Amino acid sequence: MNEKLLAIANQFAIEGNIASIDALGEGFINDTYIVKTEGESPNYILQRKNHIVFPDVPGMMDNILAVTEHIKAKVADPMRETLTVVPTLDGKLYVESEGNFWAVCIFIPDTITYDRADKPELAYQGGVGIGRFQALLADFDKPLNETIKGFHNIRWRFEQWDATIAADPAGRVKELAEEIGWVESRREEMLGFWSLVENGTIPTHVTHNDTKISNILFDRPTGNVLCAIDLDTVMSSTSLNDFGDAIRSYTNTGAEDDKCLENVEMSIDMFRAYTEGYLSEQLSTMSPSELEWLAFAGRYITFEQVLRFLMDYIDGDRYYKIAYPDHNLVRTRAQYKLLQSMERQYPQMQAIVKELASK
Ligand code: GN1
Ligand code: MG
Repeated sequence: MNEKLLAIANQFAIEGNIASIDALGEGFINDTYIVKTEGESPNYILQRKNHIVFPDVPGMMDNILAVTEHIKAKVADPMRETLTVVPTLDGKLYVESEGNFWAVCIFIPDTITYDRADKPELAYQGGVGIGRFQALLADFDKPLNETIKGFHNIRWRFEQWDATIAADPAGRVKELAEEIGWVESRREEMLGFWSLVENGTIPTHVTHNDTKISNILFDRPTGNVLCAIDLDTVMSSTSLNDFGDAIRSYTNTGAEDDKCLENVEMSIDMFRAYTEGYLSEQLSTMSPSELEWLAFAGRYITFEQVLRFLMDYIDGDRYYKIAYPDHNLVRTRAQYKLLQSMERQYPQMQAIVKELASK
């Protein structure tokens, strides 16, 4: 066993003796490990939180604790229907070691996650998951820390974008005229949408902010949705972003980084299924402006992802983990193909929202 990891894990209030610590999954941002214990004690998830992406890990952990405690007070099975944060032996929510921040939560057994939705029932369940998450938190009224500045704020993203293009640190701008044009041609439209959030036409709530399918836990015995995990980006924003990010993920017929663009389209069946699940939990708490812009949110977040992947490529690949040199460019192109597919099918998306909302 890795002695350094063991020393870190042992600083948390873990039950039982640690039997093994192994790497788990492949997040783009954090490093995740599963900590198995001997006998009947629970197992745990240990994460090294990416301190460059999350400059305020203590603030992030305070957010996660507040939100999970709020949910626990309301659900039938508080140990399975949300994450359980494990403090350190001296009562902190994280360990700081050699400039890195570590946190632990309880591993929820008999669960399953998916990388993509291969059938509408799964998209429906995913929609129920995020709809329920937001409905449970609709009356949450404590302020949350803004742990990543302007995370889904396209005005701020464009500020970063302009600065990155001006600096051109990797000398890549000259090869990217076409791709940069994809972003620029949509600047006004995207800023126009965001100004509705800024002027309060679209309200803000507690949001998850990273609602792709792999961040939903399903109950293995029943197949039902259990809870939203990866709460690192829980902050206050518009709930439309959570809907939009999920649509970006669930409706894609290809992979997020598909090299074969023919694979990538938005499946309107998946859109319908996700939207139906989401509205079954959320409709009663939504404002007319949120309903009006719901379908557009898919385009907004997919656009943002095009911008962020391309910006990271221009920046010399410093934010997202990459598996090969032009990975961020491949991601950009695949997400752009998805965006175009959404733009083409936008009238149908709007009609579906209207139909389901009037049921
Ligand atoms: C990152 O690390 P992960 O997989 O949870 C990113 C999301 C992106 C996503 C793209 C904090 O999420 O915003 O949508 O990659 N998270 C952060 O797959 O930037
Ligand atoms: Mg995440």
